[in-house]
Amino acid sequence: MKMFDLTGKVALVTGGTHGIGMAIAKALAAAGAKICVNDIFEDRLVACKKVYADDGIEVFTVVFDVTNVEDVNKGIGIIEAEVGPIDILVNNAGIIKRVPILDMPVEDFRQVIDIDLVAPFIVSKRVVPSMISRGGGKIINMCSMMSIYGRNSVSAYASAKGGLKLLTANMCCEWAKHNIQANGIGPGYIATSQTEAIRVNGHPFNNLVMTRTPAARWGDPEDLAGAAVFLASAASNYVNGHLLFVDGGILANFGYVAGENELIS
Ligand code: NAP
Ligand code: GCO
Repeated sequence: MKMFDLTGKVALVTGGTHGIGMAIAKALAAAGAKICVNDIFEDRLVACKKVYADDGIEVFTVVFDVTNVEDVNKGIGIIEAEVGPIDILVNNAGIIKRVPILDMPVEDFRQVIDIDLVAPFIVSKRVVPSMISRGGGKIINMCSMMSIYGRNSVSAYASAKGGLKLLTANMCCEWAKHNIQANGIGPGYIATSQTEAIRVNGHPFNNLVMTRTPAARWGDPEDLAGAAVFLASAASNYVNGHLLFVDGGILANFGYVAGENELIS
């Protein structure tokens, strides 16, 4: 199992103060990596240190806005100086705005694109030269089912995540020769603050997820841990430009999941 060992590696998880980012960071730490997390708010970083420490994980935190080039350059510089060059980059930070196109102000559309698509470009562009000089690295872009599907009210998010799927493919094409593997993870519906609004019992969306997902449950952030360790480790050295869905089977299911005892003949 040495191929999954991340001992001696430095990982940066953007937006790793809670949710999916934190679960992935904890998994990478359990595999031996030294963890750096960023957030846009200092207080979130202070608070998350304690949560990680409760699991025996000492994280290095750095505050920067992933959409701001100067901020990113400074933040990555601090990590490189204080911890070391980054071997594993998880572009996890992201937001969603659920607003129909005709009602969505262009500034809101731009903000989602900036954080969910432009930021992975900015952060990767800053981190990759060091990976190249050191003979390789791993990039994991947090994509989505909305990288391949639309649905009403998430035009900005789907446009960003669709773009991120193809940005990941282009990273593969440009950087594979440097032994850099860039892949995406496509979570299904995961119980985090991003989905809080659509997860309440009785909400039509909650019913949809529960009936459409063969696993018949929302995913937990920890469900993504194995995929993250795989894509961060030598186990995936010949996997590149790939989008790995971790979705409880929902994408394999065209429609309704019949109950065990339903007449389905
Ligand atoms: P979350 O709980 O809202 O976490 C998002 C993280 O990104 C937060 O830590 C947030 O910090 C940070 N962030 C937002 N804007 C930032 C910026 N400009 N600079 C730095 N950090 C920023 O969401 P999540 O559910 O864990 O999602 C994590 C990733 O997975 C996102 O890319 C999301 O699109 C993707 N995803 C989620 C699901 C799902 O069902 N939950 C499914 C597929 C994909 P603050 O909280 O301080 O703003
Ligand atoms: C939504 C959900 C989805 C999930 C995820 C699915 O409003 O449809 O928030 O976007 O978060 O991206 O993969």
